[in-house]
Amino acid sequence: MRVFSGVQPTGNIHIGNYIGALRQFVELQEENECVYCIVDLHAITVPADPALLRENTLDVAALYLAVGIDPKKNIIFVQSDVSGHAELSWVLMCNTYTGELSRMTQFKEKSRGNESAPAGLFTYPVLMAADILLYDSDVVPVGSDQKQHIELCRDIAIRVNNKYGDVFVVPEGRFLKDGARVMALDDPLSKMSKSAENPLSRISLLDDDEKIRKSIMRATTDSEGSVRLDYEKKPGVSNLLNIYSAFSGCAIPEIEEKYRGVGYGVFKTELVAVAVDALAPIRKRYEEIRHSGELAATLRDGAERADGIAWRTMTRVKRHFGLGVKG
Ligand code: ATP
Ligand code: LTN
Repeated sequence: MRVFSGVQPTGNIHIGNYIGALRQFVELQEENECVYCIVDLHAITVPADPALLRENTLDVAALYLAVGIDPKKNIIFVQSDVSGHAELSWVLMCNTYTGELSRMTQFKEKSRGNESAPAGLFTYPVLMAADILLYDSDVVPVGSDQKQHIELCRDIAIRVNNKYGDVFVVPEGRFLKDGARVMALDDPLSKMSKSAENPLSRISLLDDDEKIRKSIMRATTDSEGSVRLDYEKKPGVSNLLNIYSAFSGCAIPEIEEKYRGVGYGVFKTELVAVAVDALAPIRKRYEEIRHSGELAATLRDGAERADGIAWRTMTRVKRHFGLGVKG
């Protein structure tokens, strides 16, 4: 199976990205051929400082390696280093309805009806579909917030196949269920986000131990005082339970049992230890790789291998669509 996924280089990669996406990337590499991309073209759908964008791109690449993705077994590369993404995106845009794009909740949230929202924010899901279809991907591991985009990608692929013959592999999303959606620590009703103003709302993968401690100890809970899962009535505690479970590997009922009758203080303090233990090795490996020649060489090699696959797909697409005469 070919697996494809991407993360935007918008800074502050947090434990939601890790639990919802990166951790699946690592698991999937055991039995599949994986292509993991840093989607910098997606990052310019909102204003981005050029120097910072490049730094963030290298940060995400280093984090891919630091969480355990093996660049020899997989392809790791930067989206804009392979021109096929933008090229295929145009072809797909001509096979996507404006009505479909208007229904995308992410666009509605990010544009909030603003007339001067960039057109790229509107067509963002089409670029995402191009990323996936360019590599004949079978499986796309993502957080559950991306369901609607994956559905659109499948609809476009099926539509093109019906019209032009067998052009694309129709991909499947792979969504993590329990705890796939990590919520903000200060507001458990919204998802943990890179862009939220309050840094204590998230734990970034590169946060030091003190910041991790502060974010968890100040996390919103409730006044009941019992550690148990109840998304409706106890969204804050449920979110912390999910984080605890993801980092420790313990099942939720086991954790509930362990903290029966003790207050949130003890539970939170031990969650800090669990999170620090899980994140410290990632941070250490990141520091070793981030400014190394190994990182630059990995991305160069990844782009070359990705471009080889992309070129073959674009040749097939052009043949089916009657585009180009050069051959
Ligand atoms: P944000 O809204 O935080 O700025 P994003 O959704 O734009 O983030 P990406 O970098 O594109 O972030 O996301 C990378 C991956 O992480 C995606 O698969 C996405 O579904 C997943 N993800 C993002 N936030 C969360 C979260 N809070 N919980 C679980 N998964 C998440
Ligand atoms: N839109 C995704 C990031 C993304 C992606 C992709 C994920 C861009 N292209 C292709 C999977 C496959 C997000 O998480 N916000």
